[in-house]
Amino acid sequence: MEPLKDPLNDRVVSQLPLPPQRSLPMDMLIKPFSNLPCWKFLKDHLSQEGKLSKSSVIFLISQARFLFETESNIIELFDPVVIVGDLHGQFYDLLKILEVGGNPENTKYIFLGDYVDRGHFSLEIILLLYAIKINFPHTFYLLRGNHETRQMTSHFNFRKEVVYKYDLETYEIIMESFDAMPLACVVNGKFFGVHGGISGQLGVLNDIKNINRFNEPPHDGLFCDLLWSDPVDSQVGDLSEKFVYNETRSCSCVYGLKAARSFLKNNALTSIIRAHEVQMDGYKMHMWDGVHKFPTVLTIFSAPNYCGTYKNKGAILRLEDSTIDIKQIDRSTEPFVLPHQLDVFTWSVPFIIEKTLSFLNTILLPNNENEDQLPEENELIENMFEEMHDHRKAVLVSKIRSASKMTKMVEEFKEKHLLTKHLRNNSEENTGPGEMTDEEEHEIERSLKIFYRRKAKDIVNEKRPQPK
Ligand SMILES: [Mn+2]
Repeated sequence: MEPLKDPLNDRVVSQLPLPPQRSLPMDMLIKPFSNLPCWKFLKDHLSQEGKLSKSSVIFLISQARFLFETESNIIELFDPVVIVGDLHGQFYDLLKILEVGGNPENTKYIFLGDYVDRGHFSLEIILLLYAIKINFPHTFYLLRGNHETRQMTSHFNFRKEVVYKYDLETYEIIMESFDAMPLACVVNGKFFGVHGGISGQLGVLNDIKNINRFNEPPHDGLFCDLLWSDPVDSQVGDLSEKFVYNETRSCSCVYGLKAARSFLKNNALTSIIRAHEVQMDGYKMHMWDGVHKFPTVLTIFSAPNYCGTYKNKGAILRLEDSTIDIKQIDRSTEPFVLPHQLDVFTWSVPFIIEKTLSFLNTILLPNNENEDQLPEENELIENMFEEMHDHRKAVLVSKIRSASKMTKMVEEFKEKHLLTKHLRNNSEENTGPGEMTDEEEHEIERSLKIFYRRKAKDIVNEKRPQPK
């Protein structure tokens, strides 16, 4: 599609590509003589910040939902396959993942959920992944994560994003598509893939097949645990009991070696591959059964520099002949977005008010500092006051008071919204690998510190919000 026209060539940042001129209509989205979306064209369109017509959006969502509905609760597949963890609205990193992982035309993919929330481009992720799913329904799979729910998307920012970009109806239709997503997968009959992990209520894989998944996930039980549970954070997977309550999440459980071992044994499986927790390197091998054995649990997290502040790598995992190959990804640059989807005019209003008020103050308030320099002016004002009627004098004084009150109010408003602070957080970028200098080593140490500090600060966001 033609880019927006710029006849005066007066853009402030001229090196940025111009976004497409119009929303993508259905007849441009669908390949001729088929009912399939042209996903490559869509990918380019979305990466240039293009929009879609609402009918195109509804088409993609309903087609994908229809495909999810035909799938079983557990997807069974064979390697080679690329496994992808949390993406959290980082669309420009998804583009990199598809580049590094391989063309979906001839590469099998399975995504472990958490496509949305936190980042600014969750809707773009959903639309592109759905378009690819529609083209390759039997080699491209999407599992449900704990964020693919009404509760989480309302608590975080995906609902706001969809309402801002489209409307509430579109949001509702997306939620219905989330309800239809499958819950788990088994690769080669050996590797169990899921977003969170196992459960005290999971004996055999058939227990998962018996779940009625077409719902908002409940607050406890097997369905909840598959999306929410975590492995214990320990070198050897020791835990007082098989499963303990998950304090960090305010729901579900933590599992250790005992629980994982008996689940794997009962189902003749080798390993649990899951996502759900940010990792400094983008992945973590939980070697509970010893360093020479296959990891009991493997965490894969694919959103690099998570939330723009964690400084972590993203990673994807390739399973081939039952061996693991991990590829790491650095953060890609993405278009700048103001906090809370503010447009630039709304964002700048407080600054304009502030400036206007400071002019007003300068005009209205007698300035003490300038008293010596401009005696004739002050004298003039004093004379004016004297000459004024009492009533008019009172009016002027009250105007001066209101102006200074408003100045104070605007200052408080700005403090409260911390708009400038938010902006500073958005400009972090990772650099590529190379030879390590002392400086770089210090940088890594610093990054690690930042990662753990950031993780500790963000821990409240890992909790499940309590039902109202
Ligand atoms: Mn998660």
